[in-house]
Amino acid sequence: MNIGIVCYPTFGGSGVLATELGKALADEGHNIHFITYQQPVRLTGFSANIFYHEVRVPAYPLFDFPPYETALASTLVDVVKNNRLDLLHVHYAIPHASAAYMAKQILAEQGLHIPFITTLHGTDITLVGKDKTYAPVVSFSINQSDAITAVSNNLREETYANFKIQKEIEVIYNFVDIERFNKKPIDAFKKAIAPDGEKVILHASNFRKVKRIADVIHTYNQIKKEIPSKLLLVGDGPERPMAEELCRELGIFEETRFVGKQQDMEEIYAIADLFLLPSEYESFGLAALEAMAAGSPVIATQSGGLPEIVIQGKNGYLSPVGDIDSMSKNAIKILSNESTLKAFKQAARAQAENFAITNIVPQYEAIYLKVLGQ
Ligand code: GMT
Repeated sequence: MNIGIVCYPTFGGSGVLATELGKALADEGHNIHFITYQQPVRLTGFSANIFYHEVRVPAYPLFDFPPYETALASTLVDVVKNNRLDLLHVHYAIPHASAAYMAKQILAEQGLHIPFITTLHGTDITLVGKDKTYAPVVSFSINQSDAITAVSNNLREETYANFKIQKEIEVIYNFVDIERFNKKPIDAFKKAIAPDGEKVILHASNFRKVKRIADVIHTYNQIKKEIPSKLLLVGDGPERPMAEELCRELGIFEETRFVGKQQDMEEIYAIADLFLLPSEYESFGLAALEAMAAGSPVIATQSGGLPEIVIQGKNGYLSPVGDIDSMSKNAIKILSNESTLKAFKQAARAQAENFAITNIVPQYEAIYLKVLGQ
């Protein structure tokens, strides 16, 4: 199939998932056309059947806000026509679903039928999408999609609860390349972070409010009183200055390492003993799944889709949002006994295997065939 993928090209989970999906589909022999405003961060290396089309948004003095959605819809029309695409798969509803709808209508006038599939990822529904500034367009364009998928049962329910959706939303979970994340730790890297064999506690995110970075730091502050450990923070975003300041205030800046955005996440996950994800909401928690694939138990919140991957007392623990005491007690419970830690690590890895790329990608291919009437 000739497939167009629209996504955010940045470090966010939806862009990562869309890029990994495109790469996996290309490995299956499909031609994949990424259409976005920048080369997706996980799209590295050359592949004969992967193409990248940049959406250009010309500047004009009249525009305080350059019309990206219009530029995207026009680029979609061009790419679909010139590359004979069979379908479009858009990730994150805003503004990708409405741009795809617009492109579909323009192409219909020219006698071309292009179905589009919308994958809902999380904040496009729970945070941004339901804001009334966007809601009517989000609701309309989801309903106009030829197929709709959500990354967890929780997100599917949230979508039905917040919008009048007349169509079936299919759940297709996030996935992980379990081979890629099954790396041996690099000794020199582990030593650089934890020179005296301390445990490594990891958090990776886009440092937005929804991630509750202050809870990561307070939880670690309690863990370190019982367990010799270091905190490794990966990613960047609006909450980072606050997080650094909080570490200084608590006197733990020396024990924490902020390493910013990173490409080779598998090397980082490999040195971690525990992953912290105390989010306010997480539709799925792709970072937690990647950490599990590398054998890290997860301490997270009972929010969104996290209970669909973290099994209480087996591969991690779930606590109420903001309950730092509970999260730190659970972390200490896992880390203070080597055989407990080993059992949690094995269970984490086993759970990740249920979400292996090879199990999930065929579910998307089945949807593509369905919208194409095959
Ligand atoms: O985590 C973010 O805020 C980024 C966001 C995105 O859309 O890029 O991630 C969402 O999509 C991921 C991939 O499906 C999910 O694993 C994340 O849980 C979800 N984030 C939230 O729901 C907050």
